[in-house]
Amino acid sequence: MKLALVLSTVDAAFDALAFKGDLTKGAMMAKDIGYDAVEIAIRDPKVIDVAQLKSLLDELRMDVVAVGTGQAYLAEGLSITDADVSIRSRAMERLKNHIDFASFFNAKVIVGLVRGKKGKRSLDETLKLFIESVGELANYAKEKGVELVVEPLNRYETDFLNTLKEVRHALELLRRDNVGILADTFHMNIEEVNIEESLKECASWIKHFHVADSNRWAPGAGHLNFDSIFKTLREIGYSGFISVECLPLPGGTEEAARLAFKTLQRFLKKL
Ligand code: LER
Ligand code: MN
Repeated sequence: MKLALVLSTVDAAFDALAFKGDLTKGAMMAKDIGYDAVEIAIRDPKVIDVAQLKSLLDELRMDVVAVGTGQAYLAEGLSITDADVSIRSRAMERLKNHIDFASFFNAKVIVGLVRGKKGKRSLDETLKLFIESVGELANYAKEKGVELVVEPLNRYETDFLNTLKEVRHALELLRRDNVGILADTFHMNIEEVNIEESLKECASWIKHFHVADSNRWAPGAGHLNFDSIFKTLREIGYSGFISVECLPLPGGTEEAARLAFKTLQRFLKKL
């Protein structure tokens, strides 16, 4: 398992990010600390100079493991399950741009907040739209060799697909081999009855992993048991990246990113 740091573009609306600002500076800082890769949260891939970013990251020998898409929802209200077909199709277009962007870097694309909210609609109706939209995106991504990961999010951020099991069930109905689960310790700490058991129950579906501590501060600054979580990841044969997605706390961006790295290295070394 290798470590990545989540970075985001300047116009991020979502502040649970270790680094928000200039991507170049963020990637250099991540490299300096010892991270193997970065994950980038992007509202609109069109605002990024892909060639320039690729050459910088190649120079630093840093991979991009995943592309976050939630800012398109937070900043612009784009949702792939919106009842309004014009919003839905704008969201789909945007995500296809994210998939194109990800294909340059061999990165996964995250389907998190961009799934929107159920609101007053029934769960069946909302899930039907979700499966239809993710199915179309999965077909598009397949042609580009890109994988999608659906992230269970806690109840304060969305009102459907909050647990690993709920996402697994939706993916079993979807039946696409390039769509898996992104498990995030912050959300799991709120929603799962038992984090380790849920990871075991969804073992073969887990394709990406986010870490923050219980308070969404850097790992090491809260009370999550990373020892046991990492042992479980090893036990279920997870060999992907661990991306640090935490608030710039304690002490600001760099201090949080350094503490996260130190804490996670300590547990990884014990495996
Ligand atoms: C994004 O990965 C995430 O975890 C969400 O909480 C975004 O709001
Ligand atoms: Mn996350």
